[in-house]
Amino acid sequence: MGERTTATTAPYTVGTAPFRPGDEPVFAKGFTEQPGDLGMPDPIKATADDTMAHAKGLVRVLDDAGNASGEWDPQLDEDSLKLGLEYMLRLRVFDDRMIKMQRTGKLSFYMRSFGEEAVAIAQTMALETQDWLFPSYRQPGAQFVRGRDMVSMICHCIGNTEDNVRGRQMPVHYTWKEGRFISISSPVGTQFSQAVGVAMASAYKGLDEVCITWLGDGTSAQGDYHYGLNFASTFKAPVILNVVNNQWAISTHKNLATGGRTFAERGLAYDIPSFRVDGNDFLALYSVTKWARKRAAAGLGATHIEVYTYRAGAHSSSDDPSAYRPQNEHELWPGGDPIDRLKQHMEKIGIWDSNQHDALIQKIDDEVMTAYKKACEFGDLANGPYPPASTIFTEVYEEVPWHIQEQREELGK
Ligand SMILES: Cc1ncc(C[n+]2csc(CCOP(=O)(O)OP(=O)(O)O)c2C)c(N)n1
Ligand SMILES: [Mg+2]
Repeated sequence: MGERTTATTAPYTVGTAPFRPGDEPVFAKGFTEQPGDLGMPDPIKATADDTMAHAKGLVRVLDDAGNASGEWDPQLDEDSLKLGLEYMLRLRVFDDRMIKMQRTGKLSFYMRSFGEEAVAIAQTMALETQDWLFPSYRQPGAQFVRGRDMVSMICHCIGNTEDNVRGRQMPVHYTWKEGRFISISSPVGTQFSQAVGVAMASAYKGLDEVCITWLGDGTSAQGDYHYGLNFASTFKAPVILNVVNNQWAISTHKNLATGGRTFAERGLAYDIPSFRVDGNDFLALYSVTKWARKRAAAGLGATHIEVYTYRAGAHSSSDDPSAYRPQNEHELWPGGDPIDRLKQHMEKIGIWDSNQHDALIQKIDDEVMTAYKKACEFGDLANGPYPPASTIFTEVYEEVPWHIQEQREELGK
């Protein structure tokens, strides 16, 4: 999987998608990399050089049959495994209901995390509650881990009177101060610079507060990604920098976002320990993130992680992937499904079964529907009530600039 994706001799070619609509996707049956292939370097003593094999290879804990092994096995107890599975199911069921709401005109826009549920959930579970989250739109699941109320999330997506950002953001561009979940920016990638800056401040103040941030394979072409890496490296910022390589940036394949090396390997040039991790393997993600946090908290700076996964759903409710990739590509992708893989493992060690699984899905679905109804009591998309027009002007500037004040007066709000 660490293969180069472009030719290195003339005639030069640029990367492209391996399969297009009408093609039958042919992937290997599973990953060639196996759990146990890569050891765990000491998080305190390791240098970037000690992670070269990890940046090229793939850190895994779960094999294709659901067995956990190797030095990276975090040995999570039964309650943590069940909690992790429940958070992932909550996100999937929530997403499924919300996309149906969008399709029936009850939300204006939506983005699912389908196939990537393990990412923010395992990684946030591996952190401490005082740590700061700088997500992209594909990590809403972190809020479930931090305990955000679902009604509040739906009120935001509707943009009603209880929306905590008063309709100033697009749906799914959550912000949640209490959970240290920083506002999602529509211009992709800006969160990298923000996370590194806050991490530098936290180190300067001597606080035990680590920052984590995520951006996508496509977004790693933005300058913010490289500024972030450079500052994190230079100032030894306590930050965990993730590139979620889900193979696609809307319709652009990841082969067109890098010259050929893995995304993880780029971190080595900045002298930052770098790992490529199986992003559908809950245990591997948890473990690598714990490693990175330990290192950051010890004052040793950043870790760079490529989360290797697959965007199983559409980019957003405005996208139709059948226009640019085979419809069944996600089913054949060798990394499998993160929820199925953790479930399979839990069944294998005798702490879970299909009946419990189905009952939990039903329970969560009832919870989502109850939350949706409750949220609509504060206004629905068709009829409101909505936040007052005056909120265009409030809660953004501490001191309102004169030209904004003038506009407000003109509007009479
Ligand atoms: C600066 C900027 N350029 C372009 C866009 C439009 N846009 C939004 S998401 C996206 C693709 C991002 O893909 P990737 O980084 O791989 O993240 P993924 O959606 O796969 O999680 C683009 C081009 C934007 N929001 N901001
Ligand atoms: Mg992507």
